[in-house]
Amino acid sequence: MSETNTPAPEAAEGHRYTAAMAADIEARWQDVWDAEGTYEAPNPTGDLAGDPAVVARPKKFIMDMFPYPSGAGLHVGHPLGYIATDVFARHQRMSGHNVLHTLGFDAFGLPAEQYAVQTGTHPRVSTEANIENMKVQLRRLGLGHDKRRSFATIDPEYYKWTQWIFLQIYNSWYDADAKKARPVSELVAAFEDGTREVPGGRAWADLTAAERADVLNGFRLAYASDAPVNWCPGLGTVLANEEVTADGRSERGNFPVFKSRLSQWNMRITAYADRLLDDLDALDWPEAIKLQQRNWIGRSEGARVDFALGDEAITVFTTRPDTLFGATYMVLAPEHPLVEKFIPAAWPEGTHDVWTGGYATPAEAVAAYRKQAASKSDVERQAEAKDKTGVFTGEYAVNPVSGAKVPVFIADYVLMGYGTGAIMAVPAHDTRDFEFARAFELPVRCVVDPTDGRGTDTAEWEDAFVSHDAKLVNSSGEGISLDGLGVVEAKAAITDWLTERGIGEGTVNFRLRDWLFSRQRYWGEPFPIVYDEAGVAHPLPESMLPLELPEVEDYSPRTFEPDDATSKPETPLSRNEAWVNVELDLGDGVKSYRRETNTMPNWAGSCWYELRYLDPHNASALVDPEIEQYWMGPREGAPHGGVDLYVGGAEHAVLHLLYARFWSKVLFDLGHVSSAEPFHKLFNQGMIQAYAYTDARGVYVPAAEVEERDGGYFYQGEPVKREHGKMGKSLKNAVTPDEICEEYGADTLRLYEMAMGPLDVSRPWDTRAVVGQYRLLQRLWRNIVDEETGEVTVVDGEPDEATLRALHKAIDGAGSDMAGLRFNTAIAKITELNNALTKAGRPLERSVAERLVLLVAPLAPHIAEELWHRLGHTDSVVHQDFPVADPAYVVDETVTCVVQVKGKVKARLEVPPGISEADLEQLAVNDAGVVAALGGAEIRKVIVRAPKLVNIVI
Ligand code: ANZ
Repeated sequence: MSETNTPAPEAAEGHRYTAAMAADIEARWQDVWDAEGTYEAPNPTGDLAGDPAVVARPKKFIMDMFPYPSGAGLHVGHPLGYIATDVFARHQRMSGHNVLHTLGFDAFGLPAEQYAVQTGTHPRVSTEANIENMKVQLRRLGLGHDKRRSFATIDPEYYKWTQWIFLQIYNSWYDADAKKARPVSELVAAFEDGTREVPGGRAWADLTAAERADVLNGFRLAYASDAPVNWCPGLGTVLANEEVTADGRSERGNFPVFKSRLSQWNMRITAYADRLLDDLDALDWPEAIKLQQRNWIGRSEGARVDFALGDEAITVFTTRPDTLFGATYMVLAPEHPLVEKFIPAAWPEGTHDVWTGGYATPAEAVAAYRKQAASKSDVERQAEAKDKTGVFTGEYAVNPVSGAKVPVFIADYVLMGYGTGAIMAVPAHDTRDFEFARAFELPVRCVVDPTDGRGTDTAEWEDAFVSHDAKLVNSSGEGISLDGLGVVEAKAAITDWLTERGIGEGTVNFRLRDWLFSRQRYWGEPFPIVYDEAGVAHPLPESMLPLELPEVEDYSPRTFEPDDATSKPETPLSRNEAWVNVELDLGDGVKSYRRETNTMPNWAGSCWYELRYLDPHNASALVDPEIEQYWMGPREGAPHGGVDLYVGGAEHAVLHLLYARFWSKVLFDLGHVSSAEPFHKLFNQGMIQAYAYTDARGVYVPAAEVEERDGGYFYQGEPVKREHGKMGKSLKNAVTPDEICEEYGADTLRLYEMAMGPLDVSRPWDTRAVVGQYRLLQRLWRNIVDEETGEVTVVDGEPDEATLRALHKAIDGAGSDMAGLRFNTAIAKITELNNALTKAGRPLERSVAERLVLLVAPLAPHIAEELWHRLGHTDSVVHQDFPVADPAYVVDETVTCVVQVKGKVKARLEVPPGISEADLEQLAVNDAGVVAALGGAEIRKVIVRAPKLVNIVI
């Protein structure tokens, strides 16, 4: 867009507030703040301890979701949240709080590595350069961060503790009775002394080292498994469920993802499903995010039911045990391990043609179907609208309640990773089962009486009848009848019946899966794990941490054709034989080991960074307990503790926020921290959007060079199309904070971003509108400084009533707006005040000017600091008290109160509408007119109807 009304950033014209003046002011104060450590937050203890009086204040720990140092640098959308937390932090600091606010860098992981691969520079080199660049960009914004507390997740001093936490998790197990994590050593002791039975029933002493390792692996909260995982050949790595999109592709890069069986590290986050769900209630988070977490954890109440098949039992998970009489067939996930055990050599007599898939034997049919299913993602398999496929296994199981023989199928709409990987199919009342039954000509038995008038004869039904609010029919068998019961009572009755017979039980199932924690990438934290010659994993002792990422020449991942489902990952670290094969003494003499060559996912570093901000240089613990307790500990309104304010985008709802909560809980259980939740209050800022323009070919053209005329948009004379969306380099519409700082100054940029709208709402960027905030600052400046002489124009003396009212209303409104993160309305109120003062056209009284400056200070700290000093102060504006409104000047109007003596009006008083009865009575009896009317007579009674009437009886 062409700029028509931008002031030129030329040299300072006299003493006007111009871009050049702003640049000078801002650079000067940033240097002073750095030199004086203005934003350093003292800890209550240890070597960071500060002034005891400061430490005794109430505290506020304020955080941003920390940035990836991307190669593209920042555009104006990125700092929206950082500016907001900064304004809030400054206001809190000025309101008597001890404020901790800093910012680090989340620097491991795919984005940084992909950038490095693209540009052919080592990830460490490019990441460090990107961090430096981002620091310069951020510094320009005047963010009040305690820089001593900043770090990057790639610093060995930091990831030493990431590895240390991994070891804590590895060395613990979840005691379901105590509902908490405990050290594995306690589990081993219980196995040794027999207080807990060893799975498999053998004595602990009789097990070999490898067997013991295997048993413990089944308990550890960090464990190795070779389950089917999300393998993404296009990225050359496996991914967590949370990193796979709803259409079964990688969130990053949009490549296909396949199920592949690989040995990988996992985090047993499922052990915490209940607590992760329950503790959400006490958090001050947006409801939408809580709901996403609840759905992701996905608690389902239901039952497990055993269907006998020869000597085996197939256990299903169902949320509708009440429909058991309607189960006319079963389906197993194609990968279900029981399938091999029972498939017969030949199709039973009279097997329906559509059931066999045209194969000669069940074995052939199953093998072919499994192959087909393996090439599909879970999401594709579950897609509602698709035709149901499957194949008969050749066997029948027995419905435990009706005794009916039901055919057993495998079909891809049943997933191995959910419930038990097997279902009882109730086609009359489940949509997917209905479609499958119609396709395979299976019986459909109605057991829930339709309330929509279709009747119980299913022959003519076109879809399943799905209802949780109807009565059961056709459901009587030996020793049980559900007929006539509602769904809820029927569920309870059948669950009891199954439990009594030992063929089922009520159960809760979670959708949440364990967190896949290995990546086949270079740029991540190495695992502090080595394997001995028998392949048994050993943790490294703490003294060997950090295990540094080796410098290598070839750090690129081995990627494959995106649709090559049969490819296998190769870890970059495995190419480095000298690093991989080591001789170590782990306490039983020097032996040969092989290092784990996977790395941790990029989420690891952000799972606990809030703790390290508290005590960043502690070499003997991840955080000093006393310091953690002070900043993070449980308190009134925050029973699980956590950061006071955490601001970031809504896109992290189930990834980072769930993982960080899980690590917090483990560290809490093990006694390392007092807070069981990392982030007490979460706020999601909106996005800054921007127009983008495409030419006739659909190619983006630079937005800054597009002209608007006659209602159309033109680039180099050619018409272009305008679209609304994200801001970004690829859309050629990115505006950098640097450009805006250059043109107007950081204070203007800060004000503009905060004034654009409510913080949680997305807003379109409009460079032409920035000037509005620039003008506000110019008027503010003019109200205090003479533009010709540079002299401060304030005068001594008392302001008039109207000025005091305008001032105190602004203080009251803007103060509570800042505390409530409503920065746009705070700015509106300050603007109103400033305009009123400008309009009055008189020099400001000193007391007005000072409070105006203090009011502006959180939003535009540089100009405020400058004016504060020009007003004669020598200390920083940052640590001044935020002005307090005098309520007398805040109330809008006064009300007229009538005072009667003996029923006659003797006085009219102007009183505040909220006056108390006692105050009003005092005012009334002391009024000169009333005193005269009383003439010394004794008052018998005063009837007060605040604020309008006082009646005095004598
Ligand atoms: C019988 C039934 C009858 C079911 C009925 C539903 C309706 P949520 O709510 O998501 O927990 N199911 C169980 N395990 C499955 C798996 N591994 N793959 C695909 N589907 C599976 O859903 C639980 C229901 O989904 C279970 O209850 C089961 O079907 C199916 F009228 O059992 B139901």
